Amino acid sequence: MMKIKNIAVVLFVALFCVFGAVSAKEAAKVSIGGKNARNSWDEKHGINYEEDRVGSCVLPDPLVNPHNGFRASNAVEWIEKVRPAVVEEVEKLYGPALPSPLQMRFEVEESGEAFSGKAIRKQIRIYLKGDTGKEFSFGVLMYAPKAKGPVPAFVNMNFYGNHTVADDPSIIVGKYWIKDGTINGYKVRGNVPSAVARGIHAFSHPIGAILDAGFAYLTFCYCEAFPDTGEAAINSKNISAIFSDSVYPHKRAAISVWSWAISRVMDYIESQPLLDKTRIAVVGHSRQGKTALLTGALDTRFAMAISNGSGCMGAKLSRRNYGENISSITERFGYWFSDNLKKYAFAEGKMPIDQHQLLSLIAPRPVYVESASEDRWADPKGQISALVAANPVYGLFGAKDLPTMANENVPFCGATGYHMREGKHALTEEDWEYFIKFARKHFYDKRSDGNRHSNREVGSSHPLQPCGSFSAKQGKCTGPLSNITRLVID
Ligand code: GTR
Repeated sequence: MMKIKNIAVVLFVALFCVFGAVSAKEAAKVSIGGKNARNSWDEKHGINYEEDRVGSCVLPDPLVNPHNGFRASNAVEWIEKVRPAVVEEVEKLYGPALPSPLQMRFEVEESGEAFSGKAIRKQIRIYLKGDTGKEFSFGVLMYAPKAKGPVPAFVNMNFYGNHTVADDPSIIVGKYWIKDGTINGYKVRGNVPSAVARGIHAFSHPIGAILDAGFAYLTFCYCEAFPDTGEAAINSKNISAIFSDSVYPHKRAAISVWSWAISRVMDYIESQPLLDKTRIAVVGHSRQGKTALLTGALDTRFAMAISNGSGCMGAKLSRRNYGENISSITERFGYWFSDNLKKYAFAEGKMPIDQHQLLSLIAPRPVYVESASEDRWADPKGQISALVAANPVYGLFGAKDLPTMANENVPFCGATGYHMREGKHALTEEDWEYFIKFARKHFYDKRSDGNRHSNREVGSSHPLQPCGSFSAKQGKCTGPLSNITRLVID
């Protein structure tokens, strides 16, 4: 019996790995001066862009507990005996989840009609206090369609300030440090939000189309929660400073702090009758895509997670030696992660989990992964491979419409979803068309009784909604959600 299991595991991994004999370190050597190396950074970190040098990799079985080798044969076993160990390993890489705030209040700073009267706009400031007594706040911009019942929503952070996501003169221009950059030829300089930049990033936030599809949209600038620099991590000049070291004796890693801030937006959503807290999708691009996946994995209140070009330590398999790797990301962006991640530079094969297991933590809730054809740094093949490698966990919950590697270039919209867009690393309106289709499928089309019903209730037979104890045998939710929710977010 044992032997049969082992064979199954080997077959499982063989699907996702190109077998060869070149490790990342060897690839670094062979690439010097060759067509593989773009520059000295790539050379130093052994960045590989050739499929025939991807090398061998063996993926951990996502049904197996990484600590004790127990293999789940149904959804309940996986939830109870595998999931907690994977969560533990995830927290070793990104940093442990921060505690809940001791005090929190929401203040509406502005509200009005928007988008030619078809929506309402609210600007909310979330104030937070922890044990230090220091107060910290960040500003959330919300648009919601005027609708009879509560509506589903997307939560997506932004890079350059709320005022950059729409050409709406009422959006408050915040006062906080932002990262310089260039969007569509517009140069953000001086590290401060400026009114001149109003609407410059609207192409990544097509709010009109989102509202028309029946969704609300909530966004905040990630740098207001944690300025995207190593300095902000060292000096705790970020939202996590509301906690003392005795309450949170860990490094304040940026991705986990951004994720924590997104969870506070969910706290706000839960207080809003016009939003349906059971149909909230967390979305993110690139570093924010990594954050969206972590949030979907750890905060089970989110009913869906969508990753756009999240790449290394997002949806890309770390063991696939292609594009950005652990050596490179920890040298340039070590402050995004736990220091523990560094030890896997050139040793990805030793990681107790790989990124398909991060995706699997979102099961049975739908997860969506986007790649762009020219985004080699994020490794499109490594991203779809991770999604496909998460299939067995979705399968335990009864999902049948799951992607295969044949979906590399054929968009897939099933229990999970994937598309590869032609072009570069970006979040575009075209990507949003796919996300909206996927979210409508799960949040609207599958409902027989309008948009007010929550599939979280005991007795629900919907296999892909959050559920405390899902009976694979009975094909329905047999216990309340509270077990699993508490386990992960407290
Ligand atoms: C890159 C980084 C990627 C990705 C990207 C982004 O420089 O190496 O992991 O996150 O930034 O966030 O734009």
